[in-house]
Amino acid sequence: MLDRLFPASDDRKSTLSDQEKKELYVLAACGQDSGIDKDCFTRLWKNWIHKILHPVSAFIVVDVQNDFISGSLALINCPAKQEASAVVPVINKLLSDVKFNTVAVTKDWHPPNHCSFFDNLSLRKLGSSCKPAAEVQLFDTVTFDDKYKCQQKMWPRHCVQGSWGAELHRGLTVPNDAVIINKGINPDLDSYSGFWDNEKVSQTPLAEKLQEKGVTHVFVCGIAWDVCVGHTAQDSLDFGFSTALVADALKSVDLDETKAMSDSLCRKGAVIIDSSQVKNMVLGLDRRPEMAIAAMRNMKLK
Ligand code: VGL
Ligand code: ZN
Repeated sequence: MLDRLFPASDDRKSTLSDQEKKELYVLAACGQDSGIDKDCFTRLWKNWIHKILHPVSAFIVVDVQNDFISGSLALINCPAKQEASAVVPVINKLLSDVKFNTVAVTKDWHPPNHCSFFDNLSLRKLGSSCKPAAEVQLFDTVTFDDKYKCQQKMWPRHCVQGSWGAELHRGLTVPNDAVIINKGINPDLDSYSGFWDNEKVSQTPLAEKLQEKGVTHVFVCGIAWDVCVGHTAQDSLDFGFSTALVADALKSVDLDETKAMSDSLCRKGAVIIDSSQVKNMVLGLDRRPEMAIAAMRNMKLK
């Protein structure tokens, strides 16, 4: 049965390994040696097989904003030196070729006094373990002596609410019914993920919107791979969504950080795919064992 659930496709020759099959059988049999009884099968069908055969897909477009493309935090000036505008045609093509159940567009949306801006360093007291303010440089990480006491990377001023830099790239197609998520609005907390701020103090409406629509699969793209996209994918997995990153619609700040982020996400069951593979996955024709194994583990936790 498992070989038929996950047929090999042109892009993906290998199907489940013996080890993966064994794990799935043990999990699916609810720990019983005697096999699957009717209750167990019903549960398995509703919570697992059905989702694999009939995915409900959301597309999350992260922070495709002027400041990250040609403004104050343009990726071309960051260590990986990537041209971030290249994600725009790939995203537009997906939006026109693929019928997603839900499209969400996130925006970094900071107030002028935001704690992530290097030029706001003097507005807050630094933590005692931190070096003196005079020695802190752009892109260093500090801690503030406030109620959150969290680590904060110092970025150039970017995506200030209402500014040109915070606008979405003018070439990006935004569907009329897209869910728009503004994040990073608390002056004292940064928010890399589209779901939560960095300290998980408050949630955006994103998870609730996706749950409302019965979303099972999330496809993530945008800017920056190793920062806001990666954190969004991380939270998507934690909410129990099968999560894919669309590699040719991602651009990075730093390649080492991207590798670390990618490895960590893949260990948790995320898959990294090419935009050409999205359509068949959304149609339920290309089904990924890695995602299904993560979904099975999730189901067992509940
Ligand atoms: C981002 C740095 C600071 C991002 C946001 O969207 O990846 N990066 N704020
Ligand atoms: Zn930001």
